[in-house]
Amino acid sequence: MGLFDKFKAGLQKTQSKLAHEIKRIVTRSPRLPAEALEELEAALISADLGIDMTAQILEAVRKSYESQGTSGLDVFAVAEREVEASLGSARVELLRAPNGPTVVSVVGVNGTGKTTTAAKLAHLIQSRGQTVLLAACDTFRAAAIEQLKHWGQRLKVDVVAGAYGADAASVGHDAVAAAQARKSDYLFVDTAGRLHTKHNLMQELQKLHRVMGKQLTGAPHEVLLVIDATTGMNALNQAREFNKAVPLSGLIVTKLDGTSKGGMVVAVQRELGLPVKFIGLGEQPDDLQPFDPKAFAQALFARQ
Ligand SMILES: Nc1nc2c(ncn2[C@@H]2O[C@H](COP(=O)(O)OP(=O)(O)O)[C@@H](O)[C@H]2O)c(=O)[nH]1
Ligand SMILES: [Mg+2]
Repeated sequence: MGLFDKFKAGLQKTQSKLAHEIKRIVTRSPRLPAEALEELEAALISADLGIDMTAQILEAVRKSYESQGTSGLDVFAVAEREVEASLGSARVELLRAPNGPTVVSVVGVNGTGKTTTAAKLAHLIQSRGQTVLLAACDTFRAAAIEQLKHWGQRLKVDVVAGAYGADAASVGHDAVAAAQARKSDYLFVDTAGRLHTKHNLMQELQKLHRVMGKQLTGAPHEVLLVIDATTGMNALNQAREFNKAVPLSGLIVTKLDGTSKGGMVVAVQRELGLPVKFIGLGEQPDDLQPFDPKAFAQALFARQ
């Protein structure tokens, strides 16, 4: 399956709803009177594209109608072009440390998909022919350690874990040391879910990062916040608060397959000025995809 088809399949709920609405509005009112534009606005907002992006698309549609009339107006093409321009066309790749292992910390609130995403990232790196290690730094829940070990067995990736209740920072330290000793290309660190409002848990995350940085200068090289697309704009607050405590290098938006509000990817990237590096389009290892702005915009506004 090509990239566009993968994105389109994963975004199916958002795409089919948008396509249905846009076709209905344009077919009924091809001259796009004010009421039709309001309906278009409502459709874009309900896909969680955000107020600014929606306003920008409407303005471009209006201009296009003024210059070309109904015959030349293609709402799908205009919307796709505006979204792509907003996202910026360049892919933002996972960093690679100049030497030694690249350490990537995976953070976020409970249930967003951190553990699954850490495993999927390991799978992606392996499929590129590079070596990888996982660290089970969610020591709060015994089940979390088991879950990551289970993924490790399935993907044949080694997992550095401590005992349930152990200090996450000491597991992190050992995992970085192991990655150095083995000369692994990447280490993905699964962390405990924490509410962005809980100060002490945020301090614990800072400690984990500090300890890893002492073992290996520059670590963690990436801090990726995992946000769940089905929680909509609430993810914006999470991102702002996490970013204050541990500077984030990028976002991963998961569960896009489970929502008709996939436009939130555009809204969060616009509002936060942080790149979306990967998107989760399902539960299988292959369902984590490097974010591609062009393919995303095309898939979001595919006609059918
Ligand atoms: N449909 C779908 N489910 C996902 C995706 N990413 C994660 N999940 C599911 O979300 C649930 C919580 O994931 P988990 O990794 O345990 O979240 P954590 O608490 O943040 O570590 C699991 O059932 C995952 O299979 C995704 O992109 N799509
Ligand atoms: Mg977890």
